[in-house]
Amino acid sequence: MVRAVAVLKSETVNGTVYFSQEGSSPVQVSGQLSGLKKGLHGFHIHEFGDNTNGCMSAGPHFNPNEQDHGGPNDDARHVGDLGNVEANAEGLAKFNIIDQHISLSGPNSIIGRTVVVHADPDDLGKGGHELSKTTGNAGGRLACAVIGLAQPN
Ligand SMILES: [Cu+2]
Ligand SMILES: [Zn+2]
Repeated sequence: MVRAVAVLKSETVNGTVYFSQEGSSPVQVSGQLSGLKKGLHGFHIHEFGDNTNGCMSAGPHFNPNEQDHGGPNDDARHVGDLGNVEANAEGLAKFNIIDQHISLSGPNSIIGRTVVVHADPDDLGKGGHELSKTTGNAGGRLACAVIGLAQPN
């Protein structure tokens, strides 16, 4: 079992995202984020684990296979496209995602990359906006953190 973790902390949004993977099985992504506006918020793995210029230096969505942006259940998507998390009226988003594309080892490994939560919903590539096929038009980067290895157990 490989485990990884990211701790997000910004002026408004705080939370922790846990990743775990047994062998080459799908990755479980779980955790919670607080301080969000009620509703859907784009949730992605971005290419670089570089937060020197805040979340902007994390670069674009992790996309090793040069695909268009899509939704988590699309075959054609960026590896980093985890879709949305949904915040309740108290601004809390709890999530438990099983994802077939990201990995904690090999070419699709997200270790050392950045997880980002956005201000707006990700349209999953289907919004018809000029940004739909690159970012899902998910708006600003509210909070982010580099994904690091955690103790296996
Ligand atoms: Cu993003
Ligand atoms: Zn994407």
